[in-house]
Amino acid sequence: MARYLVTGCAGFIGSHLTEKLVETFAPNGDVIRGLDNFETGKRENLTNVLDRIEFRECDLRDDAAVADACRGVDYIFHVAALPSVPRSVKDPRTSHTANVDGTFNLLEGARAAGVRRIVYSASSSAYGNQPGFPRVETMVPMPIAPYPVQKLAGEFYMKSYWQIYGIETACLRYFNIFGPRQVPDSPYSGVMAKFTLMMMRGERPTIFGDGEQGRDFTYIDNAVSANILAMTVPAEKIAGRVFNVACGERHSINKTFRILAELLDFKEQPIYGPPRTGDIRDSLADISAARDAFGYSVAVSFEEGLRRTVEWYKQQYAEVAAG
Ligand code: UD2
Repeated sequence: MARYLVTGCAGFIGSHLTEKLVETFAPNGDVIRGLDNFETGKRENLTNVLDRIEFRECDLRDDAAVADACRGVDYIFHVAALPSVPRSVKDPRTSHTANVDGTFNLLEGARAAGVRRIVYSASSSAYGNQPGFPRVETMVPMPIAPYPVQKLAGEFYMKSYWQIYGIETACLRYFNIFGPRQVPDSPYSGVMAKFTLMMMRGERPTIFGDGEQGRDFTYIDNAVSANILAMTVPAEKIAGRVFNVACGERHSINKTFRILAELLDFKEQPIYGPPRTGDIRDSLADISAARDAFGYSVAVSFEEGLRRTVEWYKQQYAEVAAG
């Protein structure tokens, strides 16, 4: 019997991963433990699994509680973070304590507990405005805003704990993950969720800059499968390494707006505003390292992901959709 711990299990990505783990590993008698402080996660995201996991309400900044949550654990998916580039620009300290101190507390808890492997949710923002596309993991990171610096610090810590303490750590650099459960109504929401809800409400979204900036938008199921694959392959394939998790396609914000508008039958034009401080211009991944190391492939395309996402928001926010 193995015990898995998911940090941030009530969040957008963490809850999807937790559901998949329960479905895949619980039938073998493995135990799934999850922790969340509900700062950005939601209790309702756990509805399908709460009675099948060991849940702890716990903040990563609380080192004693984190150490306790690591006891008896073999494998950790470290998904918890306070995301958003603009949030980190506005309030870098709060993001720092969650993302850097929190990651450090987890590593120390894992070390004390003898945890075998950690798969860490890293961010494509680490590349910054580094010239050259697509992004390959061997490029020198050039983070700009505090958030990418914090996530990158976590990567270096992961690598250190592999080299020094032998914990098998792997870092997955997510490229703009989107899908059901992404929070749509916070000032720090990802663009896809935010635009979807606004258009459902008949509101015109604001595009920051000229809208020709691009992102390698990646549907949630792809991130979940990358996590499970990275956790299950032999250590020599992944330990101490960093992998892009993306689709390998670049889509502009203008194009994304147009597809969403069509799916939602939204007839109005977007508003154009000034570029956002701390933003990078473009993002596009080379995904061959993840493919070669653990057999990653794109299971759900950008277009199919958009359709599934819009369907989910329509169901979930039916009263908004009904006007
Ligand atoms: C970054 C990371 C992403 C993840 C995320 C966590 C990059 C390339 N990606 O996402 O992997 O770590 O941070 O939060 O760094 N936009 C608008 N109008 C809006 C909102 C956004 O035009 O109302 C634009 C925004 O200027 C940007 C794009 O949409 O060009 C994507 O923004 P986002 O906040 O969804 O994600 P991003 O790229 O900061």
